[in-house]
Amino acid sequence: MGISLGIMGATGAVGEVMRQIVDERNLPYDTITFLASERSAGTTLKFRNENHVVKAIGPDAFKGLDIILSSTPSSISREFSPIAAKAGAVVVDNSSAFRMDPEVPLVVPEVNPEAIAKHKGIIANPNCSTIQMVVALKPLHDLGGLKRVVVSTYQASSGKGGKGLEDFERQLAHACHPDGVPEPTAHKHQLLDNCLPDDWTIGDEGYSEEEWKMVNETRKILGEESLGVTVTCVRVPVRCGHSESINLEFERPVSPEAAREALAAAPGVIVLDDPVAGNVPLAKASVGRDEVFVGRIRRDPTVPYGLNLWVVADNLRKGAATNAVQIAEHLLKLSPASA
Ligand code: 2RA
Repeated sequence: MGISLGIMGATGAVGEVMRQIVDERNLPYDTITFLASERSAGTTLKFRNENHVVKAIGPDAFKGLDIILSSTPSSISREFSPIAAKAGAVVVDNSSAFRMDPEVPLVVPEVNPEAIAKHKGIIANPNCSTIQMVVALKPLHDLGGLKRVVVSTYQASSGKGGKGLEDFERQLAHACHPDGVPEPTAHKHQLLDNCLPDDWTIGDEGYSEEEWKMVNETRKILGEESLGVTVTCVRVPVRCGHSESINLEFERPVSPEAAREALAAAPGVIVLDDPVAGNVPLAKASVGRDEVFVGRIRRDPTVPYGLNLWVVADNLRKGAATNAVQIAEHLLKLSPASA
């Protein structure tokens, strides 16, 4: 007997990629249900050559569902994920609603798969910029014991969902055809020709919500509550693919050669590290891929044991949808009672 699978937020940017990944990876299910807001409910979605009518998210929408892949605003998840869990489903939640809840595992399967079995009905999918970073950090942490992480991100417009990408493409269109395309109004700054260090709500101590997510989520996933993590998140004029410049300080020596070897052997990582030949991780080349690409690996001579890295991944796939589907795959490997 296969599972009854649900995709909540099925018509959003990440929901659409979740559908694509479920199909590509052939996640086994008996029935599939697409759930979305009232606004999208009643529309028809074509999936595997069949038409499916989208159901409205609501208290009675989860009956009989075993696993729900969810990508909704945090407020929707906060209201409905506990109801879905109570109805017997395991919710893999891509929103930030429950990521820091001590009762909810926050999981990147290549890093802390053991956390999945501890779920109590909800498993949190980390923030896209966190996922790609911890996939690269895990083998290096095992090798040299991480002491400090300093990261600057270069995040694509699609990280803001369909609207973020749409706004950027409209700016591009206006720049190419100023007479043909009206100038779009940017809510704060225009992304085109800019790098935006303030594209998220600024919170405590002048750090953005996105930066605090990376600090707190990294510590929880690695199980290192005292790990030094400091972050600067920047939105860049890229459609898809987040890039990150990461500086690491270790407790023990880690040479670039040893780092390359550990990364090359790590699950979900591809090392591209020949900058002279132009063989480096690039956002455009990461689009459509599920791996995390690592390059520019070099010693940081300013500290006893330091490294610099450049880490790139598709923020909609490994940064969201693929990570969620991988968690579902692990759930299915666990005894049925845990799924
Ligand atoms: C962003 N990581 O890129 C956040 C949310 N997806 O805006």
